[in-house]
Amino acid sequence: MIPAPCDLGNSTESLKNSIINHVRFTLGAYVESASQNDWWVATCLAIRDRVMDHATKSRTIHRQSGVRRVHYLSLEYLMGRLLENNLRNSGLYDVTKQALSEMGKDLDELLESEPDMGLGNGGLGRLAACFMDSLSTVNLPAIGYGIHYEFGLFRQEFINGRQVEHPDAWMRDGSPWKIARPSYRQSIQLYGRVVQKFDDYGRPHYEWVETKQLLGLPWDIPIVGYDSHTVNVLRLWQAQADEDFNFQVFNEGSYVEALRDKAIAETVSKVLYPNDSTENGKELRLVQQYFFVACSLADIVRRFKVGYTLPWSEFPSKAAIQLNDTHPAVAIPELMRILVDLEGLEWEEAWDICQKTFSYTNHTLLPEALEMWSVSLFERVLPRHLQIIYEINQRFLEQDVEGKWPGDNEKKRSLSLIEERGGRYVRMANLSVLGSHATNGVAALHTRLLCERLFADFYALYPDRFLNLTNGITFRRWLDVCNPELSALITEAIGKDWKKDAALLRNLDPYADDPAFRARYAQIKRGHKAKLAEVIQAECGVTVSPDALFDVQIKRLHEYKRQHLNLLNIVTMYREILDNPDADFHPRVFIFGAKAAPGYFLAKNIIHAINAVAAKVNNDPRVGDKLKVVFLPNYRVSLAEKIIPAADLSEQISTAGKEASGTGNMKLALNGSLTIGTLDGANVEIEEEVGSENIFIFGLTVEEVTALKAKGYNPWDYYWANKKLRDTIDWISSDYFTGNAEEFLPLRRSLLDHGDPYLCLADYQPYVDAQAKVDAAYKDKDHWMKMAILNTARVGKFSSDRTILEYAEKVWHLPQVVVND
Ligand code: TH1
Repeated sequence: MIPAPCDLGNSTESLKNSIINHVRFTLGAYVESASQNDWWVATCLAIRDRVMDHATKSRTIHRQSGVRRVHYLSLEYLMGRLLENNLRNSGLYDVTKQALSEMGKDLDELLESEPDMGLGNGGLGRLAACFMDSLSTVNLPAIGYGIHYEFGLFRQEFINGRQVEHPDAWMRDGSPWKIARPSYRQSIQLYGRVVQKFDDYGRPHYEWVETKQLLGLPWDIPIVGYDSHTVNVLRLWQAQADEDFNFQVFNEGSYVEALRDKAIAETVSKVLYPNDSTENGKELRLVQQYFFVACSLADIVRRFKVGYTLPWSEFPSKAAIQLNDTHPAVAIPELMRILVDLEGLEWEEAWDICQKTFSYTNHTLLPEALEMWSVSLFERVLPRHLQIIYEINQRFLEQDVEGKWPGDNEKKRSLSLIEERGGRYVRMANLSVLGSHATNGVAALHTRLLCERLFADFYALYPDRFLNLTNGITFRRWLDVCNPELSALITEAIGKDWKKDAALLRNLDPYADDPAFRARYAQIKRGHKAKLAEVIQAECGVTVSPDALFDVQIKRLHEYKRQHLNLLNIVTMYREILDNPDADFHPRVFIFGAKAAPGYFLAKNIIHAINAVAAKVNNDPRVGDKLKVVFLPNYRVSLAEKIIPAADLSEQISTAGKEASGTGNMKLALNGSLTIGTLDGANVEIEEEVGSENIFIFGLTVEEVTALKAKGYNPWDYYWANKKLRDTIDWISSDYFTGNAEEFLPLRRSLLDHGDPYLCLADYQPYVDAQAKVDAAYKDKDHWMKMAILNTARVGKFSSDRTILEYAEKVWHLPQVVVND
């Protein structure tokens, strides 16, 4: 007889029992001598036990009710740490802290020992993680699909100011959150060739033969929403060699040879590619994309087939599939292959199903980030998929494009799925738009530019397929978890419902004028600054005062994000302090966090330049406390959680038109950091929300950038016209900072000889002026706090719950399904 499932209980006593049982029975350790890692694993498992029932229940309810589910396909999930988030979201934080403390263990220490799950590069991967949190919180049936990378984004170290990369073995000591699901393993094909065959009526069909096999083992991570019993899963695929892999060789005694092939198969999910917003066209990357897409689609199709026997025409009513950028776009020809080659559907019906199923989010306009695969590579790895893409293309050009613009070959060239100039390439962005019923941008400005520029011709053909869905962030991690003091103050003032309905934060507005509230808000900020000062001391060996203005730029290192514009201003300030020691200038700490792609030479030169300037400034007795510059190494989610609550000023200074949205801008504003920024990405909407009097906007607009470039931009004009700018650049490219005048020549050349592609020089003076306004504003502490509070109060729009509900309503047409306890 199977006994009824027992309730684990949420009392301190039952938590203690669970944790101790895991220490003893799961880890085989003595309570007296268990290591810190043992305690952390045992605590995670005790929480996981309490969550898994809800995961099973959610899955069952979603299946039984037969509702549509969304499948989020993303090559990146930047999850960060999971324990504290899961504790706060499930309401078990206090009781767990108590249970541990009664056993002589400090929860905070355990939380600090958790390695980040860094399976992403930056904003795109973190967005996927925030979306998973929101999907569970607002009770939407969802599954996230991705890759179980053995190594996440590299760990960054600075040696003599230069970036050095190390592998990130995030699960070396085990990862208690993931559960293997061997019964859902999938087998997929790659390489090989296509043969045409004919049925009894002489109709052709295609078989993909002589392929290599690869297995995908799924690992599930439960996603705990805030105050909700919906627990969705994130399913990550690990590549394995086929069981019978090279058995022949094995029998002949070539044991080592056989295992070499196994090792090659396993490289597919070894490591995350460390490029953010740039493509490098490597074969392994295409294999990674197809591997996880094929496993995920097979899993979705499996689920469609069990339980009910519906006609294929019902597939879209059960499954929505969201493509997170073009990285999973090969899902479109893969679903066509399944439907036409394997299931025997007619092309038209299969195509209709595809378009109804898929939707696509574009995250960038940068040409170097637009994925294009060389036709020859694509043909070798995925020969049948290339044929399908050709067929899609031919029908599209002959029917839709010819129908709208008869005889217009220029339009056909621009819309084609194949780029023909300078070699032949498959254009994954065009494929994504064509294979989907909806394409969205990630901020209002970005979507406008998508329709006007990148996809102008597609927009003319199918205007109804385009829409804007402005990004968001989860306020649980980015306020409740990272800033529990502010979270508590807000809750005390306006109640706790803001955690589920962020629009309610507006109720804080009147508190901006309440001196007592302001004082407490200021005190919380001061507390976080003092804590960050300790981190800076430990990591950089630099002493900073929590009374200085903390000026923060944290994001991937990229020319378009213009960390070097920030540097120009810092060096200008440094000169000014030396020239004018008595100037009334509020002390400032410039704080950077950024990883550069390992092959991005100029980005690495910029990191080195910032570190070199930091070393001089921080040790110059003439500067004293007025100016400090610190570059915190190894920027990652858990470090962001320490920096963001401590920031006073948020640097969002990309060249207008280049940053699709940005999401760090939202996290910083939420935590009461004022933005200094250009009218780019979501900054535009942040200004609309917080009011132009509570933000420092400067610089060229998108239209001005376009006009300047059209007229012919010459950075030398700005160099010669502005002595301060000239002195600044010349100083950086002197031997002053490193003893070697050649060191930052690449940076100087990019700004001058190579035409300053991101217009740093054009925006230099407006930026310096805006920084002077910041300095003046900060002197009125009380008013500054008022502005900070108004930022917190007015950014409710940027909750990812709002974003996700918009996707559910406008793109996925999903119902909310409440899971009861
Ligand atoms: C980022 C965008 O640069 C950023 O503006 C946006 O807020 C974020 O996505 C979320 O929408 C992108 N990250 C990547 C990463 C790769 C390729 C393209 C982009 S765009 C690998």
